Amino acid sequence: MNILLADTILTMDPARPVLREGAIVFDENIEEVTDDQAAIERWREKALVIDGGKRSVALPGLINAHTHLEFSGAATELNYGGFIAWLSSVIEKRETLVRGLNKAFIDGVLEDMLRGGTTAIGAISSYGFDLESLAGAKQRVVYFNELIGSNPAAADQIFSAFLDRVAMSDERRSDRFNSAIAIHSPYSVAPALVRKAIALSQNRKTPLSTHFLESEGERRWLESGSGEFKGFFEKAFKLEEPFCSAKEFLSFFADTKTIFTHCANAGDEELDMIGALGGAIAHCPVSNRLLGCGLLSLEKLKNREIPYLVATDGLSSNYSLNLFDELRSALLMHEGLDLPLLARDLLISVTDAAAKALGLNCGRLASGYAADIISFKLSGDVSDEAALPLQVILRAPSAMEHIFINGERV
Ligand code: MCF
Ligand code: FE
Repeated sequence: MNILLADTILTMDPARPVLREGAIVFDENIEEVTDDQAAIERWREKALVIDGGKRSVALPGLINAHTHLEFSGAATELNYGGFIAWLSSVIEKRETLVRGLNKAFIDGVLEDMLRGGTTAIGAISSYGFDLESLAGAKQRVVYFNELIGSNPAAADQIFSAFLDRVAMSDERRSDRFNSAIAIHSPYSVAPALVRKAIALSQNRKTPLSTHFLESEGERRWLESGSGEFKGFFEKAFKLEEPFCSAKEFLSFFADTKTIFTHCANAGDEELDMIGALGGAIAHCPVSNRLLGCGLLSLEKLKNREIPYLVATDGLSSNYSLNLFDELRSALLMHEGLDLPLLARDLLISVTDAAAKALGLNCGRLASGYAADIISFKLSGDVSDEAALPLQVILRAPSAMEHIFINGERV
């Protein structure tokens, strides 16, 4: 048994969010989280003591619910500021983007993420080039095999190649690595394939992930077959009209546990539907800004009780995969919201809420949860409890001092 002592513990447990001069007792799972000094003394005698030290803060390891590790290389070649400009540059530079990739490179990206406090990842995989790295990663991983294909004539071939990738990743399943399914988007996957992938995901009982209503152009294309997607699709794929409307697409997702990524251009009706489906939204504010997609309204999620998960997206639409960087950007971008409350919700979004959406038993420091824990030292005191989440986000260092995954120091 281990006991980690910390001056401040942010538990993400709504029953007791903050403990001072506390301790987390754990092996693979958390046995007890307490600030009872007599109990701490008793545990100190029989457990391995790790002292976080003065001004230490412990919290659950962070969870990045949406990223693309295959899109980590050569991002300097991409165009930013508009979605189609970006997408065209991704397609044009695809060879360069992929060529820079090898296992050592992706392993390095994963190590950086870990140092920054990310202990679990929802990784979208378009090709399977990242499988070796992610199956061997120290982090917990939900590996989302992404289905993409807009040519109905090639549907069977696309689906069988997709199933091959799913099978490859299934072989690597372990207590840390789970394989799951992603559908790229309503504009890039033919509805027959969407339905098949959803049925498969339901059978597997794993979470499903899809990009949805990211850009204004996507919204206009799905709504009326017009806008900047029209010219792009005619030219690139000889596609005259969208496969389905946004609402039709959503209607396919009944009875699935789905993470809808972006939704920056979702309207009230689509949000109502996502709320009714029990969906969660992966929110990538930096990516949305770089690709000219605007900002998701978090207020609109609140009254529909839709959980959101702050995530980084890939390095092709971000400059950092560090979640504290992303949280700081979110704090600055959602300028209308109450700062301390926003900070609290943002931390929940990358811990407890993300764990629930990915089907992981972590994200909370409470008895029975997996012992995924990070800690670091603040440079000064924070006497106001309500200010803690904000100060933690603002001042978290780029490298954590202690990191445990499943109770193991990493
Ligand atoms: O989330 C961002 C922006 N929206 C859509 N796709 C991607 C993002 N980051 C990487 N992608 C990938 C996606 O998985 O880019 C390709 C897909 O493989 C776009 S279609 C050529
Ligand atoms: Fe993405």
